[in-house]
Amino acid sequence: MKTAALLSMVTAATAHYTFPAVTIGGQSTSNWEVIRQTANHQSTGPIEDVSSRLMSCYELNTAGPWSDTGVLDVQAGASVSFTSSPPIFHPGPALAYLAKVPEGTDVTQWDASGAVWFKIWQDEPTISSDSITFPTMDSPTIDFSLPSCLESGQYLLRVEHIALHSAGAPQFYLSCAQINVSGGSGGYNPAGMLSFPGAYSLSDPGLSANIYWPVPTSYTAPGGPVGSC
Ligand SMILES: [Cu+2]
Repeated sequence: MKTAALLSMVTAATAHYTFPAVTIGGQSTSNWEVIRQTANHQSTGPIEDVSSRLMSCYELNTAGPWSDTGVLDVQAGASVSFTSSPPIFHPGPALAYLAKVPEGTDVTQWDASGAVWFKIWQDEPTISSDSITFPTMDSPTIDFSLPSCLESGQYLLRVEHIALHSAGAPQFYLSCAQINVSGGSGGYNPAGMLSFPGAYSLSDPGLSANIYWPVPTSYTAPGGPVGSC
């Protein structure tokens, strides 16, 4: 175990990843077709400053508009699979957030500033007496479903993986898909409305955790709980 941890730290510098493509309800996109191209599309490196403007969608183009990126028509409740390129290399939680585009605005023109984000999904690690294991380790995808009770309309869908291999120095890997949801029953109840940046602090237990030693007995990802239908 200690050997594996050391090895992952030694090779960490070059082993990063992006989320450039997504499959929703069986529709697969090509890279950066409906996902805003990220600033790390070549370097694949992480965001390391939780107060960075990039924490929203990590766009290469921070000013917008994002009209060169398409909008994917999807059904509420559809299964979602983001591609990790290359596969996720670091241990840590995976999370998904939505932000609903205001009436009268188009998603390709919207920067999602302010308290507009809500968490729709996160995974859970497996914890034993001598290790904590996150389900997306070495995974080529991040998989979850859209809530079935979303209101119809355009959203930004933000997928995130937080790498915790370097204690006290979390790394953020993320991207945002532009989607247009229909077929939902409505009535989704967010657990809280969040801003990116702003939702996370380095002192959050889920970000300051040392996952190697002593092995945590519990783990709570940052950003609060997931909402519900
Ligand atoms: Cu890395």
